[in-house]
Amino acid sequence: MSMVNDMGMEVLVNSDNPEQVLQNMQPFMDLMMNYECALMEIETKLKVLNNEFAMQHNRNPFESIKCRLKKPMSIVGKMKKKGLDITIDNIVENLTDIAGVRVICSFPEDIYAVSELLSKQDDIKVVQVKDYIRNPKSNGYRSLHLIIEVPIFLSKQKKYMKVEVQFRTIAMDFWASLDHKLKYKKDNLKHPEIIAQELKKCADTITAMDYKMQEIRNMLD
Ligand code: 0O2
Repeated sequence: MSMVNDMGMEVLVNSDNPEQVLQNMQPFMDLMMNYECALMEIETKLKVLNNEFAMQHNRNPFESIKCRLKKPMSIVGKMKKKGLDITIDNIVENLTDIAGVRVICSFPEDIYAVSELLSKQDDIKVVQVKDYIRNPKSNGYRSLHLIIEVPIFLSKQKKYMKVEVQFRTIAMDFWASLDHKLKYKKDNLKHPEIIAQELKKCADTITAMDYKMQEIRNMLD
């Protein structure tokens, strides 16, 4: 294993076990700590919006907020898939979902209301928006994905960190968790295409239900 690159940054080259090396590498651990701080910032921002929304509208827009840091094994896997050297710089530049937040909302309209409130905050930079609700994936996947940069304030510096925020309804989340299982079990199934077709039908049913529930909620309001 060699750990020096020409920019003076630590880099992993030709390691037999890059995952283990990454875990023990101080700069990598610092980086993960920074992403963890970014997650805390976003979680707090979302909780503040949730509380304010609850005061104004007498209900919570979120069902739950889940935060996760990508595991070293998944980081290595994704970097390899992209054909990139596993360096700190490459990781920061090319992976946008090391810090991930999943916001589960009751209704589709809440997704757009809350994501807009978050995006408009003046310390947030929106890097990318993927709207898989208005433009669902062909398998039926629906979610609103934002890649945002949020500042974290360390003792000696302020750093902007990328966080992927996925907004979806309870129904979309239920669907995605089953679809996720299909992704990993596909190779061991006799007829994965039939399951995929059935899942697609469920996605359409769920969407119709989400918007019907939204309509009823609006009538109640
Ligand atoms: P995991 O295990 O959930 O973390 P990129 O991340 O930009 O390199 P991509 O595919 O262009 O790759 O990004 P995209 O479309 O924004 O998807 C990122 C994440 O959204 C995925 O992360 C999933 O969490 C979720 N996602 C996207 N498409 C689907 C889908 O069809 N079904 C399900 N269940 N989830 C989906 P990972 O890293 O792929 O997986």
